[in-house]
Amino acid sequence: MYDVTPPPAVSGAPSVTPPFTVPGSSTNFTANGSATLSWAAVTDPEGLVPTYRVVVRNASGSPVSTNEVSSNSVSLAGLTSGNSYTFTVTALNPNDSSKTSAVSAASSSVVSLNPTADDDGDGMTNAAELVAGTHPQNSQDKFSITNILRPASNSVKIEWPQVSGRKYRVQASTNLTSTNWTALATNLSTNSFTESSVTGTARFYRVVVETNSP
Ligand SMILES: [Ca+2]
Ligand SMILES: [Ca+2]
Repeated sequence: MYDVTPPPAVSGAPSVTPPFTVPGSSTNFTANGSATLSWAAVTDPEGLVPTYRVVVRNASGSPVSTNEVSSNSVSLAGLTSGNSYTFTVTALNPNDSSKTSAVSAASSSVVSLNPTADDDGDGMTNAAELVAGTHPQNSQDKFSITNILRPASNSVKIEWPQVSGRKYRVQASTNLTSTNWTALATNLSTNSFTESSVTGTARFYRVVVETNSP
């Protein structure tokens, strides 16, 4: 005897785990066309283990593709650059997929970015902005050295805008044509670095976001 009643609805909206979020923004971003969703598993009163239909919706809420999965999470790929998406989940009776729950609330939106484009024209590619944790669609938000100070005659202090969760590497070189940058400090969770015992030689500095940090 099969249970052929509709399962209860998924509670709440599915949560999105794209590769990147920007602090202070509710929008999620992806630069590789993929996003991972998860949601609260449905508990059916008759003990049925539901399957789930995940619908990918465009910015106006219209369905653009559908996935059916047996667990309460899924990784989606193929999100087209330049488009914004939300996702909903419906629980299905695996014995009769016409017996469905109500549709869940929609997830927060995911903007799929072209990784090599610079949407806001601030000189950083979309992919680089996501690594740095800066907003890829706000030209005022970018990663750069904001101050070079001389706290003492033999020291140099470099400042940059720190983003939560990111770690930084400070490098120096005696010329800009060299590819040989020397690391002065790595894995910094700060917004500045001071080099002491600086000698009289001209020196260039740069700050790099550690690629394993977001
Ligand atoms: Ca940019
Ligand atoms: Ca930006």
